[in-house]
Amino acid sequence: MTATLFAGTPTTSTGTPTALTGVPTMSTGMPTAPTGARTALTGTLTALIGTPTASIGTGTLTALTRTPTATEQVAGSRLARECTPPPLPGKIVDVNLTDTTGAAPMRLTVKPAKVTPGTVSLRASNTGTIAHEVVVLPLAAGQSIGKRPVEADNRVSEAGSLGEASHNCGEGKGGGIAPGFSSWVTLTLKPGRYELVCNFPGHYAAGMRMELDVTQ
Ligand SMILES: [Cu+2]
Repeated sequence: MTATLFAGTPTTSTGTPTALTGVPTMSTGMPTAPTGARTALTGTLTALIGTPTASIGTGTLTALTRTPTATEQVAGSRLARECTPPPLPGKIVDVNLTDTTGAAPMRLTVKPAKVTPGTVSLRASNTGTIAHEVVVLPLAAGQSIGKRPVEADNRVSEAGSLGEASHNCGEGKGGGIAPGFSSWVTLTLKPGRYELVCNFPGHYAAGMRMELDVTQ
């Protein structure tokens, strides 16, 4: 038996297909996803805050137990607060050492400029941009500050020195006070006039000298 073929031309669909009616509804699941994302970000921020705090603490401890590197010395003003002189005996004289660009003029200031004889502690702080120091030299009667002959090495003679504060972040003699740091020294001074100088090459001539009078 032969299958009967579909007879006739197939008719096309008649009429305009009806459009879908109604606005498709939004997925009600969408708001749930952003809520979840915000929760995750909060967690990340908390983790970031915690990590740097631990790093800062470690760095501070390291800086206190060794000589600062040159890079740290340039940014020494923050560390200077961690280099405060201990309580010192006798009369306290604060010596400030400073410059602006490492060139003249440079300044050395003494406060107070007059103390009574006996135990005197100098607290020298370097607020300049390069290393400095303070050396205590006697002044002869009638001798003015700033008149010492500068020698071939651009320094003045330290003959008769009563002591110095040039130990970075420490007491007494050393290699110089780095910018932002301090040094200190305790001396016994008799009545007289003294010239406090920075004797790094060229610094005396550049202005780093000041008088300290010891008198009753
Ligand atoms: Cu100096």
